[in-house]
Amino acid sequence: MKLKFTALGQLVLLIGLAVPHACSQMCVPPPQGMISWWTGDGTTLDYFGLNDGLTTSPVSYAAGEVADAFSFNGSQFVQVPRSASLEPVQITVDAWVNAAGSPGLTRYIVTKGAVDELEGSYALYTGAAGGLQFYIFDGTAVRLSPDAGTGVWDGKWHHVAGTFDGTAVRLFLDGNEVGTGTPIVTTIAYGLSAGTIVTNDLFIGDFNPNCPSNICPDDLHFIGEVDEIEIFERVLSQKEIARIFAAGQAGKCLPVKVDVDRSSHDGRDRHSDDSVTAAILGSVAFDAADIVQHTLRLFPAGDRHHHAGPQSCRLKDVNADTFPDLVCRFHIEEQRHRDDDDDTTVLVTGQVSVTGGQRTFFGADSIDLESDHGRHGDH
Ligand SMILES: [Ca+2]
Ligand SMILES: [Ca+2]
Repeated sequence: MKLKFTALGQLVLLIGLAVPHACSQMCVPPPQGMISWWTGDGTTLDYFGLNDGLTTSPVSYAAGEVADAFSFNGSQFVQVPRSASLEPVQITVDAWVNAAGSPGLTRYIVTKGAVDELEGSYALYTGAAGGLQFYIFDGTAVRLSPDAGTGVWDGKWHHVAGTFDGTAVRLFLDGNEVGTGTPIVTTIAYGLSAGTIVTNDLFIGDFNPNCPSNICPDDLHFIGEVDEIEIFERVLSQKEIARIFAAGQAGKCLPVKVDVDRSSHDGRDRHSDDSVTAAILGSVAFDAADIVQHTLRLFPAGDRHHHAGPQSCRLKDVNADTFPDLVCRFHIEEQRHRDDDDDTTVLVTGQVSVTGGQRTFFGADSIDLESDHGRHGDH
């Protein structure tokens, strides 16, 4: 079982309120429209969606831009089974990449599908000159973005994003557009079938790895590191892309699911000693046991001054999905309770240890924080 974040739009809005954009070293909320997010934090799991890489994928990890990254030495790749969710009409593909020297010609960072040695439906690769390009295939021809050039392979991390909106193929490097896009009114061809060795799986770090050398003689492996690969079902704006770049090592905030409940001390002075209990739900991709408890904070949306730390926490599987959840009690001072009857959105944030570092997570839940005065028996 995996968590789905169907209310992400609301969550993003709330995080936007909670996280000042002035500081570039804070995590940024994941942009809306995300389909999949492979963090490379020691796992091939898709943090956001349902497109997990196969556990049999031959892959290594190394220090990345945000915690760990996939590290490809020339024989490794991540394979993600075909899914309709990875076949949007408009698209953004983004990642952090790092290699000391050009990995070679037509080396693939990511490709959706593969026909022999010819083309995928969309791909980020080094292109015919060993630089960095995005393309889409429309069934007739490969439609290439402008080329970022071989200078990008300088042993430092660079952020790349490729987009296609139905009218132009664009490339962004470190938050800025390369050139002005390649105009072409067409549609991406999915369900590739014409060819000898054809796949519609998605690959990170290679192209058509199961194609034998008599049909695919060239080495199309990427050599270097790839981090935080994401697919969106829409075209991100230059501003949104620049925001991901500016966040740098802080990366994007991990969305988590939380369940916040009103509760009070048992029988003790309910009017002045209120508390809430927050369950931060674990999932296959989020281990609640790895939460750094002293970093936890709970606060009503918009209230930047009274972030409560946890009074006590314990691990318990509160929703019986076999994944442990972290259940913590937080005090909420009564004078800050709202006077109206509207539900208040409560944010929970903190750090979680992942392979290669720590990341910030955010979750939100709606709760009635109204004072208990005259409301005995409601709960
Ligand atoms: Ca990472
Ligand atoms: Ca659970």
